[in-house]
Amino acid sequence: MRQEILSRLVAAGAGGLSGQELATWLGLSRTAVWKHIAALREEGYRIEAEPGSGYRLVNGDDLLIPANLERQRLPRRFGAQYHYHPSLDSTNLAARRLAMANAPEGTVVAADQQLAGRGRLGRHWVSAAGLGLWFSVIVRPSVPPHQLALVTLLTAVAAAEGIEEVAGTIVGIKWPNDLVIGGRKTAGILTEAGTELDRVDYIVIGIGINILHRPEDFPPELRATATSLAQAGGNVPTRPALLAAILRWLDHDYQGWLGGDLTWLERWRCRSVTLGRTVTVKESGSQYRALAIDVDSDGALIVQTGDGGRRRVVAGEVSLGGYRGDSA
Ligand code: BTX
Repeated sequence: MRQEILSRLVAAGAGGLSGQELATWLGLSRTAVWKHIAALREEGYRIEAEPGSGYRLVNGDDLLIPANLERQRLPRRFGAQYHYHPSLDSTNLAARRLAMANAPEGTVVAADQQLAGRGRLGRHWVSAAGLGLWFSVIVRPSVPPHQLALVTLLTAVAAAEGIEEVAGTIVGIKWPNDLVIGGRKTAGILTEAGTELDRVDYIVIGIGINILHRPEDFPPELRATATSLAQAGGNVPTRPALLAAILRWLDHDYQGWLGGDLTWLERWRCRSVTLGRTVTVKESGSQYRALAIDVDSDGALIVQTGDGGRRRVVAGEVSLGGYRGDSA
């Protein structure tokens, strides 16, 4: 019922709706409407009430409710099944639960805020209410597990292109999973897979994008390394418009990849802020400096060490520059 009230308020726009109109449409008493409005405010929605004119939802177009996504241009498969939650532990965890219950490829889970947003290697992803786009997509490619890293790279290209399409901001990619603007992290990608022996059962692709954050909206320890689309100075898109743009690019590149097309990998190379740079690689307890020279067709980073030898980095931590920590 609350989703229905939200949809009606979004459709009404700046004009708003009276309590009586809502009550009649929804077959409720005005007191029941008032209670639902109070509960929605508790959940964080800004609903203004003016005597005589009724209820008006502030920034309604930015809400990730299904009615707003349906108004966007969506690809055929990605987003056809859409689950929205005002608050979740993590959209990746919710999508994994759905994937294990046989949710189809292209299912999307989005949340206004995540209470336990996940990064790689058990790290935390800060996902405050209303400030960013936090969502996950389920895919089920029939590929061997060693190609999983490619999905992260493919997603990074699609997300960068979706952001550029609607925000007009140039986005770089730091291997394997960070999107950066001006050297600062704007978005992160976490791909998690359910595998069986030598085949992939499902992959959950999680994408988190900082959109509206001012510097003070980040915890102090992230202020020097994180940024948002608003801080970067481009257009600030609504979240449904950004989500739809990324789903279109993802669908396009993913279908291409399944058909054997790897041209998107060239677009990854063009956007890379890692290739051609000296990097510090941390893997299996050791740390060394090397020159990042390419990615291979499994998504591994190819680096050249000081003695001229080449190594494939599959799951290591790579930071730009010398031994100054994971700063870029
Ligand atoms: P990562 O391990 O590469 O990055 C995590 C690190 O990034 C943290 O340790 C912290 O230093 C920094 N960080 C945390 N939050 C932010 C932020 N909002 N902006 C910039 N830097 C930050 C990156 O992991 C993968 C993130 C994926 C997030 C999505 S959101 C939807 C989906 N659900 C979920 O739980 N995770 C994914």
